[in-house]
Amino acid sequence: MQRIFSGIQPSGVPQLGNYLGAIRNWVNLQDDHECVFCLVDMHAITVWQDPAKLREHTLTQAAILLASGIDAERHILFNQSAVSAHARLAWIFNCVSRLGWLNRMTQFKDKAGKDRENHSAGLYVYPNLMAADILAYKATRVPVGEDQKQHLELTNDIAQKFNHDYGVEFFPQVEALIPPEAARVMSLRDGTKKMSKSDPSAQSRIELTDDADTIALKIKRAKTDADVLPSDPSGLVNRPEAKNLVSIYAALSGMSIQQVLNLHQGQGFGPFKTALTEVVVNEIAPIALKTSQLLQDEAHLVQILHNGAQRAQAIAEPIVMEAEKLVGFIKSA
Ligand code: AQP
Repeated sequence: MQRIFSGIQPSGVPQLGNYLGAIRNWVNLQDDHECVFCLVDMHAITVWQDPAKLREHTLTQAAILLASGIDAERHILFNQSAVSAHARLAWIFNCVSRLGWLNRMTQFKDKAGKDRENHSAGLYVYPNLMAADILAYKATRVPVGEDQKQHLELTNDIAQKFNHDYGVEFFPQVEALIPPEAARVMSLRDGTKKMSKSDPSAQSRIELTDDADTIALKIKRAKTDADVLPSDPSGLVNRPEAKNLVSIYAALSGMSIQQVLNLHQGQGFGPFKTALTEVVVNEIAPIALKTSQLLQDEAHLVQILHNGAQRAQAIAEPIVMEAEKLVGFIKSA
């Protein structure tokens, strides 16, 4: 059975893009993979997080993952900072990875914007930590949204360079598993920007804890154009907002874009948004309800994460210890 590593940052409440690009895929992969699911709190602090909020978001995310169908008994669910192997391997990878590689990372450019000098060094080396997350488990498959594809290519570059530098075939190459529909869900306020849990505007995203009324209002206010829905996908070119809403409908209903258009062609966005709201609410409302129930018992969630961390540690520790020995570090065991 192949091992999967997947991470999500507790930098806010997960949004529909996290769900369609990652979480839903994780749930489906559980049957035929050995899965390690990680709340990457060390990644989250690469941009400022209020400590109380970070704790709250970590627990909310654990609850959301469980509510979405992640099975923490069969698989592993934990928070990254609880397993020190991630930080130790990340340091080695900081020394393997090249500045030229990091300079090409578009996520850093997007997040840092024009104000590069004022961002943390952690944000810059974020992809090295991500490589460590995956390779500390020698995971071979990583389900991600399309936005993370470049980081996985870097992970492979790091693995190859480590193997080459130390003359061993130690780390495997990893494969990105990117879902076909809605691999990239865009902001409801701007169809050219990806939906993000840390976007300052809560109206730009559907959060997985939103109730039916909130979802309806956000979709009603979503930016659109004045045209009707076309009869085939070519009519969505240069219409990013329309394309985004149709893609979300397709991903949630299990239809292709063409099938959605067959059903709704010629419609204005008023009726289409009503139909879309129903599809979103059907999927998200039960998750939101279950999440709020799970959050009633915080101690239980903490215990699940603690158990997960112990199991994660048991896999990662020997692998990272071996990597440290290959580097020449003296290890007592
Ligand atoms: N808009 C999106 N469409 C499809 N997939 C997405 N993912 C994130 N946004 C979208 C996927 O969700 C997984 C977890 O992401 P993350 O939390 O580790 O980091 P992120 O990609 O930076 O997500 P956010 O929501 O944009 O977080 P912030 O605002 O904190 O930066 C990944 O597999 C990602 O591909």
